[in-house]
Amino acid sequence: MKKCLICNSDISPFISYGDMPIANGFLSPDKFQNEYFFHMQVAHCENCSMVQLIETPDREMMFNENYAFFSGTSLAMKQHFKEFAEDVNKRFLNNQDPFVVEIGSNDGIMLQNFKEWGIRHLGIEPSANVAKVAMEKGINTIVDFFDEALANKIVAENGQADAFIAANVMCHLPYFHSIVAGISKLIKKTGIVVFEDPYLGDVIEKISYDQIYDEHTFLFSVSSINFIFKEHGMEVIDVIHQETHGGSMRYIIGHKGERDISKEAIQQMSKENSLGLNNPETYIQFRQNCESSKKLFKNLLVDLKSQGKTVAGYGATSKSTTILNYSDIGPDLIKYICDNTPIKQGKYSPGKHIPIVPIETFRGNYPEYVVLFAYNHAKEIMEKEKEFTANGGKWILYVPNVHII
Ligand code: DWN
Ligand code: SAH
Repeated sequence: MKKCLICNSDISPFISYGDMPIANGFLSPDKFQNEYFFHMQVAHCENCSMVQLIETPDREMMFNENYAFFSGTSLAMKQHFKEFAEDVNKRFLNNQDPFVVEIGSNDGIMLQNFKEWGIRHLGIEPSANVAKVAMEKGINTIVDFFDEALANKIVAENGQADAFIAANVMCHLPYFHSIVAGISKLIKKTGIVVFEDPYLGDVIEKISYDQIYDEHTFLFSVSSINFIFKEHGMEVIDVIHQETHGGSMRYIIGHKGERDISKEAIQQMSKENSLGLNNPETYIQFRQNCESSKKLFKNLLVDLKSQGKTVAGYGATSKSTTILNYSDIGPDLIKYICDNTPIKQGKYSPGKHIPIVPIETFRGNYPEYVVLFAYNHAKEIMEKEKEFTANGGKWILYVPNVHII
């Protein structure tokens, strides 16, 4: 029997997505033969309500000097993180010489704001290639994995932090107790924790199962986050829903009893109960929804192929690795995927080996249809690609359901 990573209760999977490669493991043909796969199954813990992967690859296999995701590839996300940073600065950094620590700081998309404002900051980023971009911008960065041991070291060298911030990384960390124990020591008694990740409620409602892949060990809810932080003497004091990454939740957390708990935080937890997020039947229904969504998507592509239409993909996202491998879709159905990230271009998609090409390839010879794998950037991308639409090109989307626009 598998054990919950949070509360050690027995858990069993409600779905298997089959064998999955490393979601960001874009590869060249000489690596096809020895490509790594793991069995991707997901469970919901009935005791603490955490939704989690049963098995995850070693962290060094996912996060290393060849990491393929650079946060700065989206202008809209740059603006989003500027607003995030401004909010933290305005509300929580009012003392003299404040100190802010961010984990998963990537290419410095968030911390560059604190740097510009002259605020003492430190980024923790184990993927050396993306960290290098941040360091070249003058952002203080340690190339390492954050955990309790590193938290102790940071405190010994820099003192405690006023704010611990993170975006789209907390849900990546199976050693979560070490993370939360580290945070509780790292931040001052009056310190604050602010982080955001894709929200379980959105994934269930929109059937956006492509948010599940190797890096995403957890799908958080307010209830499950409150459960684990309470075990380490902290509590959720506020939550703010975000539109990013197809629906995310920002959690604001402090040491127990230090700050008032907002009515939004309490209301969201009872809303989760009424939405059935703590009910096993919800996950049985979710599995059925995933299976029908997969069938609809694949049938559409097979149908377009039989009509002789060309279909490409837009945005070689981590999410696309899940949908392509789960639905068994390869280059016979999707000719190529275009993407603006240089490290992905010229390589092939994990598992299904669809060629990844620069955006110019798409613009030079439009296909009739394009699957928007980066649907979370729809506004930014469709604005850039107005000409494709004006030329009669069609976009295929699959969240919240399979449709063509
Ligand atoms: O949680 C994570 C998030 C923050 O980023 C990581 N585990 C990995 C990654 O997930 P993803 O790959 O699903 O993220 P995105 O932001 O949906 O990826 C968008 C992709 O599309 C990137 O490869 C860049 C590309 N892109 C593009 O080609 N043209 C993006 C934009 C906005 C564009 O205009
Ligand atoms: N915060 C950025 C990047 C998210 S991608 C954004 O929202 O766009 C997740 C990042 O977390 C990767 O850059 C990865 O290398 C990093 N990461 C993974 N494990 C980590 C750990 N233990 N400590 C700090 N960063 C970690």
